[in-house]
Amino acid sequence: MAKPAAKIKAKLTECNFINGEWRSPLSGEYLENHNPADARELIGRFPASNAEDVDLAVQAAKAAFQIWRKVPAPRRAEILFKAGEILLRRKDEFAQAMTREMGKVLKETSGDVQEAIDMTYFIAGEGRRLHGFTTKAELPNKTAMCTREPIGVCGLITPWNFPMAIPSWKILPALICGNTVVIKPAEDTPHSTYNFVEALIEAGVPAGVVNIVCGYGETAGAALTNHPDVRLISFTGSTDTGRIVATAAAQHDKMCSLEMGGKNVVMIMEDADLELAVEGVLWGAFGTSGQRCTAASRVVVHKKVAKKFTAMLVEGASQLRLGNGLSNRTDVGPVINQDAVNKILGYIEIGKNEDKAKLLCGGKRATKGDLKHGYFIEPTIFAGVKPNMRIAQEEIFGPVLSIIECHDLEDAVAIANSVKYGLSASIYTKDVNRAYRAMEDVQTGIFYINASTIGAEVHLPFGGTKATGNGHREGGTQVLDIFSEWKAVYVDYSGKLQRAQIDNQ
Ligand code: UN1
Repeated sequence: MAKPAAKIKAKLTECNFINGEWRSPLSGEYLENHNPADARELIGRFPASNAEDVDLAVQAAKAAFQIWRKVPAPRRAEILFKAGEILLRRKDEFAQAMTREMGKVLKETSGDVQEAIDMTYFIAGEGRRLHGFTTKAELPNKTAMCTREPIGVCGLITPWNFPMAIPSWKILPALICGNTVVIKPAEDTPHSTYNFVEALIEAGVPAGVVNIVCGYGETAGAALTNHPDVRLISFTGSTDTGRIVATAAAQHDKMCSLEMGGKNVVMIMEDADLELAVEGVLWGAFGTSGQRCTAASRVVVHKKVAKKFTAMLVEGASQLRLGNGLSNRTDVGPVINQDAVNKILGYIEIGKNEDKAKLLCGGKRATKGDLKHGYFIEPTIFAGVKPNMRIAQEEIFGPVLSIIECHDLEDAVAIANSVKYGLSASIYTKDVNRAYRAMEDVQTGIFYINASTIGAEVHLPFGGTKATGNGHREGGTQVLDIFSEWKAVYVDYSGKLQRAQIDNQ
C-alpha cells in the first residue's frame, strides 16, 4: 500500500476563502466529503454555502478587481509562475489528497496536478504576450488597434473528475487577463481546489482576487450564476446543468462559457495496429473509470477485424485490477459516489435489454473484500451495439464501452457523427488518406490519429462542437477569448473632424 495521505487541515476546509481569509459559512451548514474507495473515510466537512456567502465573495472579488486589473500582466504572470513551482514541490501530497477525495489512481491524480502545473507555466508565459493587434484606419492620419481588456468578476463552476486541472484551466487565464474570480468547486472534490488555491495564495495572489465558495449547485452555484455583479460564468459539467447555467446567465446578460458532455468514439480500421488500438481503447474507456468527458465510450470497428479486436479487448479488460487508487497494484479506481453507481448500473441494465447488445464482460458492482466499502464498477463491454441504442447515444460517465461494427470509413464517420455531442474522437489506421479524411469529416473539437480520445495538452484549445459546448475553447491561447473582451481603439492625429463612412465615399 502507498503511504497514507497527509492530514487535511480540518479547520480550513470548514471555511470558505473570501477576501484573503478563511471564513465559516454564514449558512452555518456543511457538506461531508467521503473517500469513494472507502466511503467510511471522511475527508472533511466543507461549507454548504448560501446566497449570502456567495454575495460576500462576489463583493470581495468586485473590490479586488479595481486593484488587480491595474497590476501589469507580466507582474501577474510572475505570481502565477511561482504558484507553478509551489505545485511542483507539493505535487505528491496534492495527488494523494486527490486520490483520497475522488478515487482515481495516483498516476492519474499526479497527471491532474501536472496539468495544473503545465497550465500555470503556459499562462504565466501569456502574461508577456496577451497580444492585441494594430491595423490601418480607412482615413488618413488615423490609426487603429485592438487590445484585450479584463471583464470583471468571473464565476467558475467546476466538476469533480479533474478537481485541480479544470479549476486551473479557468482560474489562471481569468487572472492573467486581470479578472478576479469566485470559484464554486464540485461538492465531491472541494479539497483539491483548496490545495490549488493555497498554492496561489502562497505565491502572492492578493486578497479578494481568488475566492472559494463551497456548496451545492442548487444553492451556491445558482446564487453565483444569478448574481448581478458576476459578469461571466464559466462552467464545466453535464449538458443538463449547463443549460440551466446558460439560461440564468442570459437573464442577467452575463457572458457564459460551457464545457459539457461527450460520447467519444474510437474508430478502428481493418489496417490498424490492433495491439496499439486495444491499449488505447482500454486507457480511453477505463482510465479514470470512464469518468472523463473525453472518455472513449464507443468503439466503431471494421467488421473484418471486429472479432479479433473484441477478443483482444475483452482479454485486456479482464486483467484490469480494481481497487483503491493509492495502491500501485490498482488500474481502475472507484466511481465518484452512490448516485454515479446507480446511474451507471442503470445504463448497464438498459444495455442488457437493448436488442442484440451483448454483455461481454463486467456489468456489475464489485463488492469483493474491501471493495464493498467503495463505489466500484467492473469494466464493462457490450458488443453488437447498434449506433442508435441508448448506450451508444447517451453519456454514461462510467466504465462502460459499446462496440459497434462498421463496413468502411464512411460508415464509421456517419456513426461517429450520429450523437448529439462532439468533444473527442480518434482513428486507428495506417492509411494517411483515411486518417485525414476522418479528421476533416468527424464533427468534434478534438481529434486523435493512432491515439486514444483522452490526453489533451494545455497549450491546445480544448472543447467540443454541438451539445458539448457553446462555441468556446479552454486551453491554448484561445482561452483568453473567454476571459477578456476586445476593445477597438481609434487614434485620429489629423487634428480635424474626420468622418468614417462619410468622408471617404
Ligand atoms: C475531461 O475529460 O473532463 O484530455 C478533461 C484529457 C485531460 C482532460 C480531460 N487532459 O483527457
